[in-house]
Amino acid sequence: QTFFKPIHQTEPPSPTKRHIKITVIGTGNVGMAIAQTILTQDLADELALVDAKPDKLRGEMLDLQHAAAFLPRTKIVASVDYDVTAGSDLCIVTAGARQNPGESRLSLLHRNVALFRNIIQPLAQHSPDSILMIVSNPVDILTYVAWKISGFPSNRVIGSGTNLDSSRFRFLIADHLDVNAQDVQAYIVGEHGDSSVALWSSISVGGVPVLSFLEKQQIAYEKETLEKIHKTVIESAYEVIRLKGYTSWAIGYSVANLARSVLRNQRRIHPVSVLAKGFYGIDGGEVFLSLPAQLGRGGVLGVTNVHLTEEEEQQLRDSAKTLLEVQNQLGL
Ligand code: 6V0
Repeated sequence: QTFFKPIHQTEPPSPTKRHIKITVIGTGNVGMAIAQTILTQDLADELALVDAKPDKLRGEMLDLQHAAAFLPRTKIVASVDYDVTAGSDLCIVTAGARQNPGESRLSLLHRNVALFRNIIQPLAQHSPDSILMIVSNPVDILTYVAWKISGFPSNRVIGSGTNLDSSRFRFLIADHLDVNAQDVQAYIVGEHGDSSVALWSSISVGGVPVLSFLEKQQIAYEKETLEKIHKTVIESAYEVIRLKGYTSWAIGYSVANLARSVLRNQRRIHPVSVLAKGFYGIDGGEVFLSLPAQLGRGGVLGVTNVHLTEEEEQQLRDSAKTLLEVQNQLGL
């Protein structure tokens, strides 16, 4: 006895119909912003949530389920047990320990590495063919840690990296020029955060290269404005955290955008954290940092060969060196 009386014998679902499953680990501010953007954008048939706090987790699951009448249909499941993540296509990790007062960044990192052992191993076991997307900070080093622990090929381990920094950059340039941010092509690459590298030479608006346009018009002072914009990008996260305590909406959209490129095989180019060895003269060791990478169903499909100035390449190599020094202290 079924609820609906069928009007004719329906065909069973075709075996080629793909059921898309996304897992989000960590249902804090960032994990939930990602989860809700994924739901509103209809990116998954099933969404699995995992957190260490069972009450918070169940509360968040129920709250999302109660919106079912207004959303595309997505099955939402949640558990502290990783069984619930089995068969995921994409696993997004936002869980992280917070810095204790007076604690060094390195000590925080050691705690996060321990935490990642408990997260990445069961995730990889339950979804051996999935793509891992790391959001927890310090994102570049934790993406390397996830790659090492999972044993996945490097094309299936991606850090959200400077995708968010780049969208802040595009917003500020668009705001300054009074154009639509979607028409602004501008990349920030390198380490997510303080030492990120703005690629000035490749900025264009509606196909017009901005720097050479300004030079032709001899608007030299604009370069200072652009430098100021990059500084504002770097300070953005600190400012939002100072004002509201955490960042959530922009990182939610940023990660959902990456999820779409991967799961819908969009082959779009995003600045994300990838294994950078061998690119742009980075050859000191295995290090993850953000480069303009093409994303599709197989994960990272390739790295774009954009023109970098000597100074930009040097900045990238310096970031790589700093990251490697920290990685070497982790004993992985
Ligand atoms: P939060 O609100 O403290 O959420 C973290 C969640 O992780 C909490 O719900 C915890 O219960 C949970 N958690 C802790 N340990 C475990 C575990 N072992 N297993 C499962 N869940 C666990 O932090 P918030 O959501 O604000 O930030 C999460 C992470 O994202 C932090 O590391 C941020 O620094 C990082 N961000 C990264 C950004 C990027 O661009 N890469 C941007 C914003 C934040």
